[in-house]
Amino acid sequence: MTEQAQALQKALQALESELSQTLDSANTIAELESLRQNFLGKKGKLTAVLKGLGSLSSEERALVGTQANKLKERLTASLENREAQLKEQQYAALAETEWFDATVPPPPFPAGYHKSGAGHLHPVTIVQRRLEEIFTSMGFSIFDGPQVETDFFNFEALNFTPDHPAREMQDTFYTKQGYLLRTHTSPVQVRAMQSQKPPLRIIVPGRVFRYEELDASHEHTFNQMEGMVIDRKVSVAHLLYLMRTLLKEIFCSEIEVRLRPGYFPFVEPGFELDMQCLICHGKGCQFCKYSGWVEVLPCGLVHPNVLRAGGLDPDEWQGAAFGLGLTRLAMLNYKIEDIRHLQTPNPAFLYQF
Ligand code: FA5
Repeated sequence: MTEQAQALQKALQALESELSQTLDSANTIAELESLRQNFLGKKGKLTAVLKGLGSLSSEERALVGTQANKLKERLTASLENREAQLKEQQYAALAETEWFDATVPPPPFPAGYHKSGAGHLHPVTIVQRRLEEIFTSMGFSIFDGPQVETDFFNFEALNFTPDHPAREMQDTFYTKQGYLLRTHTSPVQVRAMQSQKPPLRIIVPGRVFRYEELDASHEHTFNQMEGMVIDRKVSVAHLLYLMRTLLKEIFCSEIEVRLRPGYFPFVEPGFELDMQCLICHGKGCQFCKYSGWVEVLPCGLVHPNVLRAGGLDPDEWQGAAFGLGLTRLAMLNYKIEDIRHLQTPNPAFLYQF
């Protein structure tokens, strides 16, 4: 063996003993990592030694190269062992300092907390769950859709052409990649038609977003619940029956409602169903903008273009849909006069429900 090859072998042995001497002095994962870089990194000691391989004959290169690879495996294993040791020590230390006794009873809740002494559902969720019960008892299924939507599902498939003026009524927040935060739960109408075979009976509770001027009844983030029925024969009478049932079940009494024409590109005909303001009983307050009525249930028969976008033949299928303002309904139910209370983390407000 040439002197050069012998020198390389010695250098490899020296590396191994150097690492075994310094390994125990690495007391943290960071120190260990720097040791790994120092020995095995691209600019480390092993790479420096291996540069000498080039000047050896091919037989010697194969021999010393194999030895170097084996050494690398041993060094890696030693570093891994030390890492496992350090982690074990870390966990043992945590177990000493961060333990708690799960059997100790909790301290009493401060005054003003919820009467149950525990967390509870948000008022909008309580109303949502109640509506889900009512609709599932009538054979509806609960559907979900993404809050970050495409222009296609939020607008185009719902018959809003790119320059449709009705887009102005629902301005929203856009991402740099061209997605938007959905402005209503109606996009799920088309998603449901595309993914399920008719007939369909669905509700879609969910969060929606608008670029909105805020006041007592307008938030930028609020909840809606879409309802949709697709069948061979669907009429406005079905729609009215559904909406009356919904309001009667929620409020446990007949509610004063009025129906007036309303325009939405995705229904024909379209209606606005208003209910008498339960906060002022029709007398007028800041919530109903002193009109005595609150817009909660826009609705209509599904437009043929929307059926087509969902892959259905409008000569065969008909649909009815509504878009309930869930947040506003919860407000009427609990007589909450300002929508902005609902998103506050203020316990004094939230623990009332
Ligand atoms: C819609 O969003 C339609 N997608 C509803 C629809 C569905 C019509 C199916 C026909 C068929 P509109 O923009 O009116 O419609 O909103 C529906 C309800 O959401 C309103 O009646 C209101 O109760 C509630 N709402 C609208 N904007 C806000 C807001 N900024 N804050 C709180 N609630 C709101």
